[in-house]
Amino acid sequence: MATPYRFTLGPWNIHPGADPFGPPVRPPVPFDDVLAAAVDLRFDGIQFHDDDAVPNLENLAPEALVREAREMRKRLDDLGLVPEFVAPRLWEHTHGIDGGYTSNCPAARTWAIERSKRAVDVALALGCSLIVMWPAREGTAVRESKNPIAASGQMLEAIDAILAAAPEVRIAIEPKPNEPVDHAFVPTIGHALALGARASDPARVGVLIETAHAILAGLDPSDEMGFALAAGKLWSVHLNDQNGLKFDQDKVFGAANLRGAFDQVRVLEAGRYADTGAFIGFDVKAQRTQRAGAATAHLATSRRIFELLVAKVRSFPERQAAECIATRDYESLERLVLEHLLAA
Ligand code: GLO
Ligand code: MG
Repeated sequence: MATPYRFTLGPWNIHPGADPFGPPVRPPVPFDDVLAAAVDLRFDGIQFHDDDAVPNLENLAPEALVREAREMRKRLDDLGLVPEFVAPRLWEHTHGIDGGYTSNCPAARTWAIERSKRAVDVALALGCSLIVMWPAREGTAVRESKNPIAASGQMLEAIDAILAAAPEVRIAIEPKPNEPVDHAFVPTIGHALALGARASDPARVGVLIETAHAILAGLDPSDEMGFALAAGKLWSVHLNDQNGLKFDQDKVFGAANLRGAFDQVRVLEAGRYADTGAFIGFDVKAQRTQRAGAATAHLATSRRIFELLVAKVRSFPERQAAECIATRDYESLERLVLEHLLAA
């Protein structure tokens, strides 16, 4: 019996539709409604930014922070949901304007590490030990504005500080090559794993792979996943899709490249991802045109496509594929894949 997949969503996936060119078009969604949507959609858990779980966390005394996180944990428990991870949201704060860990301002760097330690406190009180590090503004718009050698050291310092905050903490780095910065310091899984290998406790540093981020780096998401799985480092995924090199689109999983989505599911199956206990997270954005009340359809569709693709992977004619490979008949393999994807 295959281990069932478990699914999570982020509250930011259920949003009122603002984009860089226009204001919200749907009413704000209260957090209780996000949780209710997760239950309705039969998801297993929630991905948190630190301030999703504990708003105003920077102005709370440590006991109050823990109390609020425990209250959130109780809300999750009551609904049968689990927390997957907590991510320090450094990129929205004014102190993080030039990046957090790699800011040119020493006070901002200190703030970023302190805020990340608070995120650890939130995570532990919430009942999870995974911290996701999306280094959003850790990079440059003007290449000469920062020293990349120093930046690597600063990233490492931040990773080590988070690891030192509690022995059970693990970090999943979520690389992205650009947006909001022009050039990010940790653009790919290779960079993330290399950085993790230099940490004080490399066993506690892994990665989260987002489909769109790999595509934006010009890479194949399934190969990125395979590379991390081979190292035992794929600790979460953000499945979505991306139509070429544009702004980060966060489209429904499979919406731009169904074959690419099939390949991602195939590598997750081959690497027995579900057995590791890690979650299938989606990082998908509702279209701005969507009416309020139907703005969770993108999550339902992403999950449905994932499940249909699991069935496609499991029914793939592996023996025939092996014959094609043995005879180096890759044209026939190509056809086998395409016909299988099109078959009812
Ligand atoms: C943006 C990222 C973002 C992160 C999330 C968790 O491009 O994908 O959505 O995944 O903030 O840290
Ligand atoms: Mg993401």
